[in-house]
Amino acid sequence: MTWSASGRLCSGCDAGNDWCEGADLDQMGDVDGVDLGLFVQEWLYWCPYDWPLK
Ligand SMILES: [Ca+2]
Repeated sequence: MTWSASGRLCSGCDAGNDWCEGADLDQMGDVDGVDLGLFVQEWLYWCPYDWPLK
C-alpha cells in the first residue's frame, strides 16, 4: 500500500457534500491514507463497530 505516501486523494470534503460522499471517514476535510486505513480496519472486522447488529 502506497496510498498514504501519495498524499491527498481528494480535498474540500465537508458536511455539505456528505464528507465526499462518505469517503472522508474521519471528517478532517480530505480523503487520504488515514481514511483508507479506517476503511480497511472496518472492512476487516466481522461486524463494524457502528453497525447495530449483534
Ligand atoms: Ca480524512
